[in-house]
Amino acid sequence: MQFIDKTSLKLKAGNGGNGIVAFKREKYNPLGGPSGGDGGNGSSIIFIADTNKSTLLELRYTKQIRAKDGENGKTNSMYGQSQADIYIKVPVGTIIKDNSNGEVIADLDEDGKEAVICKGGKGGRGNHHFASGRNPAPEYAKLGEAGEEKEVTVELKLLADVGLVGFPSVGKSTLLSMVSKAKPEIADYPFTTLTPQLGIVKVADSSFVMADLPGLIEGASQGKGLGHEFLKHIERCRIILHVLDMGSSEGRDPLLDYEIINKELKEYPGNLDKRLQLVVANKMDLDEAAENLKRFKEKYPDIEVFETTTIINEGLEPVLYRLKDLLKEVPPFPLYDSNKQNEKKVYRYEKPEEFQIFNEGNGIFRVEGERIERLFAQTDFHDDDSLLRFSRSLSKMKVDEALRAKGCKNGDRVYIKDYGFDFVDDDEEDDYY
Ligand SMILES: Nc1nc2c(ncn2[C@@H]2O[C@H](COP(=O)(O)OP(=O)(O)OP(=O)(O)O)[C@@H](O)[C@H]2O)c(=O)[nH]1
Ligand SMILES: [Mg+2]
Repeated sequence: MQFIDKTSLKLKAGNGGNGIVAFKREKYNPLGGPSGGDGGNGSSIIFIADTNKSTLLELRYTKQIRAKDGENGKTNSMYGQSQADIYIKVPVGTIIKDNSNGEVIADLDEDGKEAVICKGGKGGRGNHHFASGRNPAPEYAKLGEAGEEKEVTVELKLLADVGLVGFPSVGKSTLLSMVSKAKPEIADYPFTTLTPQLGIVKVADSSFVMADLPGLIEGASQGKGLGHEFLKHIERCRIILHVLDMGSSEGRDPLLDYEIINKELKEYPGNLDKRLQLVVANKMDLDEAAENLKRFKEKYPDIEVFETTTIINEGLEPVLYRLKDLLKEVPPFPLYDSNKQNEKKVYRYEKPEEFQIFNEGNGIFRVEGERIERLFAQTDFHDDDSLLRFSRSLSKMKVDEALRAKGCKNGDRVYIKDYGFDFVDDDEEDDYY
């Protein structure tokens, strides 16, 4: 049994075709002008969110995607053919991480949203571009750029308004089957549900998406019982519907269950315990249910509890109305908590800028690079706005990260050309993305 919602892929975009060196050969003009054509562009690899896709199953069997190279230029100044980009359709809610640093490089959370994951190389220019008065017959042309290459992890997180959470066999799937057209598997053994099932719940004039999730057990936040796999789906639910087996049909105490699940939600990194939660006391048809519920209410007098018997569809309507009303107020959750340090979002394709950092000792660092020096030349250091733009550009180019990596600390002195400034490490406030 595999739980398919995550897969790794090797991607390589097409290389640009080379520009070529060629000269016109005409009958009475053996030394005609340069006529080497440009290389075509290589194909890029683009991921696009598509509502018609619901799993990453197809990608699971594709370990590698290699896009086509652009053709080399031709004689008579003819272009080599550029290649069409490759589009990979994935379900809405897919995120893509760069395996080399764990960065989220795309969050495809809307239908039609796309991201260039590996950029195809540009074709090189043929020698006819390089002719000049001084050199009317240039003997050189440019090579095509290499296509980008990446190893990525493609991950699908469920997008749902309401997520059913609770121990195995408490009746989560039964609940979903009663309130939607979804037909989840229902059985009296634990872990019947292994992959999340979605159902659309219609209430009065509105509707919302409810996710039936696999059951959790004690230790889930440490990975027990596929806990991590299961818990991460809850991250994308706006409201948690916490289902309890009030009838103790498996011999467990629902009050203890309630505490354990909340503890697991709290220990899993994602602030799941802060999510709005409603409690459903299920299996109220069983003998012990009334007594358990009484104890529950005594212990948690402020918690709103809905009594249900899902197998006969009893007590569910008030739950649905309450959810409908709450959903009007609860905002959708951002996929990644911006406070999470190691998951910076980079949505745009950005070519890393070239620069070098020299640690000159005694807390002195020097940054050198063409683009940086150009920016430097354009900056008026007496003008605050201009200075701010300069520092933002440096931050965008990740100069600060690179400095940090070289050991630069708060208060160290950094030089660009002959301009020196103090390094102020404000990583925590970095909000340029
Ligand atoms: N007596 C009684 N049994 C119920 C009720 N709701 C569900 N059940 C039974 O409880 C068992 C488990 O139900 P499921 O809906 O599969 O439970 P689940 O929470 O989805 O379980 P997992 O998928 O394993 O996490 C089934 O045998 C259901 O028929 C109820 O209100 N009363
Ligand atoms: Mg189930």
